[in-house]
Amino acid sequence: MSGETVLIASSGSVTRLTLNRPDRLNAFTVAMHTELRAGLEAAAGDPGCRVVVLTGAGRAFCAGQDLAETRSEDGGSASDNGGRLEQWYNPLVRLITTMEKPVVCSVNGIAAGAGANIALACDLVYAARSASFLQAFARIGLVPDAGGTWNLPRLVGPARARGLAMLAEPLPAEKAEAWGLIWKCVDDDKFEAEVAAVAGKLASAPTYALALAKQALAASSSNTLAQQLDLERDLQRLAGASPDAREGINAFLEKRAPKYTGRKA
Ligand code: T3D
Repeated sequence: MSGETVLIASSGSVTRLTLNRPDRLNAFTVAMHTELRAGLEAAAGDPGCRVVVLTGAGRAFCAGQDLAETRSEDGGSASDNGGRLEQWYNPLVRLITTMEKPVVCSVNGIAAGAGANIALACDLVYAARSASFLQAFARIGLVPDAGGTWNLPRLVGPARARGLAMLAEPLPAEKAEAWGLIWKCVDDDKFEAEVAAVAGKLASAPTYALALAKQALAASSSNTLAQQLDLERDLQRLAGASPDAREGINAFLEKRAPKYTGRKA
């Protein structure tokens, strides 16, 4: 159900969550965190939802933490930024990265601060050509958070991660794609349609297998090859026992298009 700060819309098996504080460039407040978490948890638990799309209303994707709310919460005293991460941002990143369905981030405009890093926590990041990514933290004396210090070096390498974190300059979407920070940069006039098409494609994919692939890829960064081979064996056993694997093989042999359900059993 939509709230004031996050709009929720379902179409077929796609759930679209839109950050909706356009006059503040969709900066995060406690209210927006609360609604986003509820929307993501509902989508995670809804068997009818097979893909989540996260986007922003207006000209920005998200400008990170609402700094006006930070100041009014802290009332001029030293800020407990770590407390806000513990309570809101870290659970949000965990929710997105462990959700057993693909999460597509549709970066419609600037993604700054935690807004950029929440986008990077998603499985597939599409950005409009006019969008950009800004590790804004150094501009205000903070450290990249919301998983940024983990994702950035893995996605673009340590040298570029340091440049992004320390110089806090906007990285245009086209360069973000060229650097491997995101999956795809799309011309603005084709952006909405392309994101809708990929969401539709994922919604009819074997989404249980995609969830297992997501789990395996996430585990790879801390596993040895030996551990990863064991994990692949275990996950392939689960995937292979699913109705979608049977359907995929039957459809291939019968030379027809497969009809996947995303069901585990
Ligand atoms: O403490 C903790 O909670 C720890 C967690 C931290 C996580 C973080 O995300 S820290 C980083 C916070 N974000 C930023 O530092 C980015 C701040 N915003 C900007 O630097 C710029 O707005 C942008 C570069 C993103 C866009 O610039 P521009 O020129 O296109 O737009 P603008 O004019 O700056 O913004 C439009 C309005 O949105 C403006 O309000 P106004 O003048 O029209 O009344 C601006 O103040 C407001 N706005 C933008 N970002 C935020 C914001 N208001 C509150 N918080 C924001 N983050």
